[in-house]
Amino acid sequence: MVSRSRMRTYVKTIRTRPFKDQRPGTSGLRKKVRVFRQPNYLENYIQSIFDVITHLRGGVLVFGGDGRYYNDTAIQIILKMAAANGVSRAIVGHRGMLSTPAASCIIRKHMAAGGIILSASHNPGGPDGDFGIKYNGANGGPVVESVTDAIFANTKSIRTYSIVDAPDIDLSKIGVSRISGMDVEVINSVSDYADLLESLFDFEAIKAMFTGGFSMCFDAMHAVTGPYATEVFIKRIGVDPSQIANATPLPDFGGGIPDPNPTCNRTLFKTMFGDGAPDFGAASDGDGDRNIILGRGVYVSPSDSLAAITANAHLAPGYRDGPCGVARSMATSRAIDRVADKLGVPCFETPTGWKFFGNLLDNGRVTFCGEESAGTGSNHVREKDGLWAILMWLNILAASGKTVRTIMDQLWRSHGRNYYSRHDYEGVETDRAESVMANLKAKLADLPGQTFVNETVSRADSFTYRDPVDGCVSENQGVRVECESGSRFIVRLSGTSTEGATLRLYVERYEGPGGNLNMDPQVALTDIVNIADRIAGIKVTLGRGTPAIIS
Ligand code: VG1
Ligand code: CO
Repeated sequence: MVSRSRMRTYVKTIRTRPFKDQRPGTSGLRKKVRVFRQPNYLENYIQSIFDVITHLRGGVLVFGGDGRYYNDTAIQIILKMAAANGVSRAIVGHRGMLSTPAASCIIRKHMAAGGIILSASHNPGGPDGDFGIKYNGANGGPVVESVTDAIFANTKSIRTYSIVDAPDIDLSKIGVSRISGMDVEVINSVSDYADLLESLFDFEAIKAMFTGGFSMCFDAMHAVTGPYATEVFIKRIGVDPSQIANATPLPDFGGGIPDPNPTCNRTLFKTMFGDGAPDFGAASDGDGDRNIILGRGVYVSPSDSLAAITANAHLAPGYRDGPCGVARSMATSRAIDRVADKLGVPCFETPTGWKFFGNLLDNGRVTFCGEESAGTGSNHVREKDGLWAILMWLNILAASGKTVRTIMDQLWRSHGRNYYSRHDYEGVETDRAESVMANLKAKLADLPGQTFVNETVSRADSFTYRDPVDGCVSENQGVRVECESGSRFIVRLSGTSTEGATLRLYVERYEGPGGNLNMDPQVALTDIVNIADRIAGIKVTLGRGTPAIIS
């Protein structure tokens, strides 16, 4: 044991001045690397976490990141600050890396007080790219808004931070060492998490499917999922390594943007829509919590994937009884609502961001949750989980013997199809983006009853969420305009962008089981896209003719 007095000799108290821009967004604090590299910027934010969450003193904390540029420098600083702030034991992913769902799994398994995840998720990496810090609590999930608000308040008045004066820890060696009075345990980043996944899915059935000639293309996008995919797919299921692309994590993600969508995953889409396409395609994002799913010649929209998983999950051993309830973010399509309705289970509607699912999961109200942005997950952890969703799909395909296309056709034929798309206007001037929102809000009261083209508005509001468990209210979570036909659009500003603003337009149109279920979504949605633009004046106000990304 290092005595307290001896510990104190290592601790330095450094004077600092507050930064004004440390408000966490949808998923932690996300800024340009050059912003994080300003003297004391990272330290102020980390100290604010320790100042607010006082029970971390004496507790166990999990640390790891998505391996992006600055991960290795930042984690050493954070560990020294954790030691100075009295954390008793740090559990750190090998080489400082943990996927976000693996971090959630490890927090829960080791009953840690929380975890610090170094990730800017789907944002670009490298010296000119982005960096981020997420803080998760003892349930393994992102902390609720009241906590992130308190952390932000602390950053505005911080005067000092504490750090120990100690050499860097060698994170390339598995094992236990010590910084000042804190044990540092470097663990295998994948095994606990891979064990958890293996307990939920029928790996033998999936293995037999691959042995029978089933083929897959999984793109790890040079992000954190590579080592996890190698362990799960290659080592445990026996998938041929040629079916896993870009499995080596790189600090700049090989120059790509690790955001699983048709624009950032062109190669995968080309493969899946080309001659000789494999049976199944998938990709995950920078920190491994998101996924996209494709079949031969078919892209499954994330909202549809959530609905298909809910409808078929009983085929996986961990979910034999089906869900007790489900939840989706407000902007996610209502395909899952129809499935939940048929199953006779409740469907909750939350704001964007996984932190809003935590209470529902902790209280046993829901089994599955999802977001239109390619995040899908269950009560096995408290984060969205890319590999979990991919394995769920593989398990469904193996157990049913059906193709991805058949699963989708059957879903639409029994529930109808919610055509859905998201249009992103990225890097726009913040003032212009805010004026789109303000103008739209000013019109809301007059919209109901008005007809545009062939649609009559039935409801228009700014979404306010009241958490059914703790009663907390979150206002201004996006503007939604619904039509009598069931079509709707939503407009909100992104909370993860680091340059100007990103405005997201979400559009949805329902086609019943007897209708045309095989349209190109962009064609099916033309009218509602035009109506949204007419009402919200997006293109004119932003000065942009087209969105940067359509997914
Ligand atoms: C985006 C997505 C949201 C997701 C968030 C964090 O937020 O739309 O659904 O929860 O990213 O994801 P926004 O505010 O930019 O729309 V991340 O993968 O930290 O994996
Ligand atoms: Co992510």
